[in-house]
Amino acid sequence: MAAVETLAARIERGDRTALARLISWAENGDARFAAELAALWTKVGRAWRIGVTGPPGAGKSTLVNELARIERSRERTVGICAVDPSSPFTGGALLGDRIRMDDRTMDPGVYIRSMASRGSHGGLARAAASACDVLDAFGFATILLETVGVGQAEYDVLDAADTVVVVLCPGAGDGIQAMKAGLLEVADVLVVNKSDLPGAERLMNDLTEAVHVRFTKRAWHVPVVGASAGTSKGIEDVLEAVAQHRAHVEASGLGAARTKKRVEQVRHSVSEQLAERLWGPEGLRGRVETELGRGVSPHAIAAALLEEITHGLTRPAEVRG
Ligand SMILES: Nc1nc2c(ncn2[C@@H]2O[C@H](COP(=O)(O)OP(=O)(O)O)[C@@H](O)[C@H]2O)c(=O)[nH]1
Ligand SMILES: [Mg+2]
Repeated sequence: MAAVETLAARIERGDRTALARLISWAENGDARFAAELAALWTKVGRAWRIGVTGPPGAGKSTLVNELARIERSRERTVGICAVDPSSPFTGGALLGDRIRMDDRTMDPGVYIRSMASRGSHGGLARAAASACDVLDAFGFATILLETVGVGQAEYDVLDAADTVVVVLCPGAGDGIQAMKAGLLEVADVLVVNKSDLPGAERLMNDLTEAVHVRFTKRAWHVPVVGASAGTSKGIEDVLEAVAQHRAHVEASGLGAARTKKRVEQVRHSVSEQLAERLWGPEGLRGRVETELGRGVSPHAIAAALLEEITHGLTRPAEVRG
């Protein structure tokens, strides 16, 4: 009897059911995920990953749909991962997104996946990064990762992106709010969407000035691009700005840029899983309580625990040295 084909093998053959299943494993924190991704790892790294973030209602989903449409017209395949921090997978808010994205779903060159946030913050970033890795391994040329720019959990998601597009639109205090929320800091490209509405030009000027004042020392000059996703205007300009950012990143060392983000990914993943293991049901709480009961100080207990936990880490260095 032939062995059951692994999801990784099926994904290499272009099996979309396997693709969907493996992303679910990533989303659910299934222990089988790691081995499948490891088997696909040499195929990861060919896609360009565009993170699209911004306040709710700015037009991210509309823009993602438009970006996908243009990429398809250029015969580039597109994988879309939409992260929603609040709605369950089948919830109302996401359903709206899915309906609007529907004209893309009949095209085999496009794959759309919505993900709901589950569990801890780190879990969301890890699942999104994993989903991007799987879409990348599957062979999509462009990956669009939509996430609401509302807090640290969503910003961590952006570690999976090569280029971060921040979408803003005219409206009461939007530019200022974006600055407060730190959205400008995460942007590689700033898009003022809804340029068909009044106030767009003003917002573009404000942002251009803000970028000019804040980021004087940066090697990459963050462009401010006007667009109207709702009326399909300026989308090529957004893609052109992304292409320029890509050229800049590649010229200054793509490998190093991605490694830096991968280190962050490992760091978050280790911290999160370590905390779970140490302080979860099987963890050390009881032992700490016992030692406190014996009159040992918290500092001394912490020092002893750290010593024990990191003991294994120092050994390889000693061997090498
Ligand atoms: N006037 C105008 N409305 C737009 C434009 N782009 C999107 N919208 C509308 O803005 C609303 C929010 O869009 P959506 O893409 O769901 O925003 P998201 O929450 O950032 O994903 C929807 O009603 C869109 O139809 C645009 O360029 N101009
Ligand atoms: Mg959306």
